[in-house]
Amino acid sequence: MREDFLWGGASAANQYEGGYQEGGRGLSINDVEQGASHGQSRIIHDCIDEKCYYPSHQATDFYHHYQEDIALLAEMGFRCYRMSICWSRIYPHGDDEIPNEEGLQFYDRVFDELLKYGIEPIVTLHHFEMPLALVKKYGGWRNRKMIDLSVRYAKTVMERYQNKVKYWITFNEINSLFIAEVPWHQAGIIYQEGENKTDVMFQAAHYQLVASAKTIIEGRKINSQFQFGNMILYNCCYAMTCHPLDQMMLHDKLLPIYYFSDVQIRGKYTNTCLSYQKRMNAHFDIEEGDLEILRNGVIDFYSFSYYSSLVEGREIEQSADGNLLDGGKNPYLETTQWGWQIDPLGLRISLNLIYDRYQIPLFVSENGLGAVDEFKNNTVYDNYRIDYLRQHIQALIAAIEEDFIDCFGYTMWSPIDIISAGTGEMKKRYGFVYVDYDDLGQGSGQRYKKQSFSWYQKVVQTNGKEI
Ligand code: BGP
Repeated sequence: MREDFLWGGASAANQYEGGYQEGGRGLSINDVEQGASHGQSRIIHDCIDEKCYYPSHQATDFYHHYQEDIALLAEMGFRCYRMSICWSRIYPHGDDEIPNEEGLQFYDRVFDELLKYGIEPIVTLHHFEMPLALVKKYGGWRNRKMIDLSVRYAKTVMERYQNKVKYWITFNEINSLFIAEVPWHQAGIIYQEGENKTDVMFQAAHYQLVASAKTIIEGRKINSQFQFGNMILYNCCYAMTCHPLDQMMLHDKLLPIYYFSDVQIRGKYTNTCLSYQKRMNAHFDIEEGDLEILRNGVIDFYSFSYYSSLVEGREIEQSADGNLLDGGKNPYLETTQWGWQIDPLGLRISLNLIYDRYQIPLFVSENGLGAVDEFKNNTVYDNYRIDYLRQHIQALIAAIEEDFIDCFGYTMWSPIDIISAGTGEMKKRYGFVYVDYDDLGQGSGQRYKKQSFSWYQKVVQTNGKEI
């Protein structure tokens, strides 16, 4: 393993930060979304109903605990930390004349705290979040206006933090726009009755791709040392059988995954993209100048989330859950308590497939186990989490050392417990650190190290040798 390998963890503001009314922050789309249980969908409200509980309001209160939490990351030896900026902390309504200084100062303090310990911040500009006002006023990413507004926000933070942040990720899991039944997190969109969902989806995807490229073009003018990455939800996929039709279905399943990264790396809608547009019978507008922006705003590294794998084929008997995507059940794999299939080798396979296709540096920006933890003796005996992460990290190391994949970092999801994106639950925990809150936000908010804390500390200290 390279000595400068970036070991760390990842989180997102809307699931972690809380402090939803503090420091001049505006409402974000997550603030009107209720939690749900496994198998149910989260309910999105039009505005805040005082009688309801909204997980993002408090989340796990990074806003007030950032110093303590970052000290814990430093104790584990983190070399990097992936986090997101909440857009409505910077521009409370998205289209305000001037940015909110208090919001900017908050992230100044966070970055300073990270840098104090030598932890490299990796910043996601859009992680399932946007000002709610932009949905009300413009209809979210249905509207072309979002390109300029989002680039303005990106420029503001890139200028402000140009000496503190080098790595930027434009959109989290950008391809999940094609997967989510309701792309609320991804684009602030709820499909209307009778509208052509496919066209809306492809149009929003085009706007986000242009916004991503434009952000990169502007960012490079601010600091030529910036490194830009995309972020793809990657579910490794297997064909059910060697029947050519199953193989073709597998090929088709991968089209929407490659759709975004092809544009972000090749700088154009490739044959893969055109083929997917055709299969979906998609129509959307491309304005003059858009293609040139796409050509000039390509990324430096490919980042992706990896949690599970799926099976595709004509006769899938049982379906399995996954990170947004569902597919067939794989009889050879165990599942998590939330039904996500556990497949460490799939990570090695994915790293190979992605690297073979693109040949640019890779970064594993999310990987982890969501589980119900039993809090006992002020800790959690989470051997299951250690097992999951150990096997995945071993697969990653094998890909780097034996398959010669150029991967420069790994950020597990998510070092301190946070609320789940899918359900808003607290009990689906991923962390090395237990946070004393329940599904309704009750509890002291106190932090406790789980057994996995010292395990990961050793992994980082020994650069993956002791695992
Ligand atoms: C990814 C998201 C994260 C995260 C993770 C786990 O899709 O980028 O925000 O939450 O999945 O999903 P969940 O929280 O639903 O368990």
